[in-house]
Amino acid sequence: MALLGGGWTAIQRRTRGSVNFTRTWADYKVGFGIPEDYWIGHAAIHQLTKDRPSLYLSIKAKNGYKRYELYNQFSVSDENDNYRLFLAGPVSGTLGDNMINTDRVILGMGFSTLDRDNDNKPGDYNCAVRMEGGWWFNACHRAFLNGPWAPGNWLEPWPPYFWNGLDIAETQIMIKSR
Ligand SMILES: [Ca+2]
Repeated sequence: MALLGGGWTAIQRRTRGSVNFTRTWADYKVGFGIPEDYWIGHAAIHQLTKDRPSLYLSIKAKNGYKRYELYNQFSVSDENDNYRLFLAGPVSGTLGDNMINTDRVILGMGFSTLDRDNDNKPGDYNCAVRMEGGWWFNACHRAFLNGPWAPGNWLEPWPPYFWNGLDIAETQIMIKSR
């Protein structure tokens, strides 16, 4: 990766939309996909983030314009703690901070999947079921990169720039030790 000095590891990548991201806890734990479309898995992410690396998320539109957001520190706790999300600034980028400084903060949230509801929506409402993908949901989100690829109904990947998945060509989530 020639980006920002290189040395980045992609923990999520979507470039073809050929892989289903609407999956179970077990799948998100061990990872799934192909080199063009994958989730590396929380078991790996937990190990890779023990030193709180930097986090880079990007969305490339179909017109070729790529937006990104960069968080200085990122980690994911272990399975017993539901792969809880830790983030810290400084934060910079062109997508906007939709994960910490927002009304649906996902900093500190556990991960939710079709079969695990760790969000802040009460009762039986599982954001992962409603949004059709695993993520650190609050009630529910302002940033969500694991939704169903078009023509699926990917709800609000990253407002105000991406209200649905129709305009998305690629996504990436990468980490690099600080
Ligand atoms: Ca819930």
